[in-house]
Amino acid sequence: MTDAKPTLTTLPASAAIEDAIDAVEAAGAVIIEDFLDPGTLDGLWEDLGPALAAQADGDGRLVGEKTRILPGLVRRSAHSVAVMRQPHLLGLARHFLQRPVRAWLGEQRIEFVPTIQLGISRAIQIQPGVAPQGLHRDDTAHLRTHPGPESRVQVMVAASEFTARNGATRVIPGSHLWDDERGPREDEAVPATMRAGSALLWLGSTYHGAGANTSDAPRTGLSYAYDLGNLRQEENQYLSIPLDVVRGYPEDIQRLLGYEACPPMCGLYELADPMLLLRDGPGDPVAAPHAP
Ligand SMILES: O=C(O)CCC(=O)C(=O)O
Ligand SMILES: [Fe+2]
Repeated sequence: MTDAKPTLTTLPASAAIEDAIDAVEAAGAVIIEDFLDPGTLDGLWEDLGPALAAQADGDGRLVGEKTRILPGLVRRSAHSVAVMRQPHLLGLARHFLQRPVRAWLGEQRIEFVPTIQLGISRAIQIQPGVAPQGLHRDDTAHLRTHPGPESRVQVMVAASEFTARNGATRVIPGSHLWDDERGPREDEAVPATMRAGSALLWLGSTYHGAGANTSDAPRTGLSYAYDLGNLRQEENQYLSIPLDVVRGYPEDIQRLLGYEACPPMCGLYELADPMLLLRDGPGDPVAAPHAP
């Protein structure tokens, strides 16, 4: 054992998933270079750029003032599929979240493996002059306590270059191992500097926050998160993405959007797998008359 401080590692896109897992086990985060190919990033900009330009600046509630947030990326861009399927992101999410949970049913010991689901999808654009965001854990959304099982694996794709000057997300390496008594300090955070197309991947328990933008151009990131399937989605995908848009996506994406029950019984539709709704059409129980 050494006392060496964990550091934020940068891996090439060709890196094995296991190497990304090792880096995240140690530091709570990892940077993957060239996470998206240039064509996909161009496509995302094409689909999201105009809406982002038209979006009002934030009011400081979610992130810093003058930080522009555009939610609903899966509705707005089918290129979200490439992000959602990116092997390091999915591999990390499955590794950290899909841990078997054991329960008793009478004398039987049963094991359940939770599903994962998309919890947020948003573009975050930090305008010049924005102050640093307070360091925080994103699993606070689910009021998680620490130590405890991980509930979120998140990605921030650099849609523009991320530098220490323009507000690159800052991370405290190793902070995923802290309990809830230890607070984050600014001097412990390191910026996730990366070129456009690369991405920061981190756990819901890792302290992080947007940096200050002291440059003269906006910094734009695209953030998607996978959460445990038994938790409520921070961004309600069922309302955010109309059913006909969901139906246009492949089945693996539909499941990752939450149209899959989490064992043993969260998210049922008519007491069955919600995929039935997508496959067999509405059969809308809400419209069914069961009230006098
Ligand atoms: O924009 C960033 O760099 C980080 C934003 C963030 O952490 C958040 O919105 O929770
Ligand atoms: Fe955050």
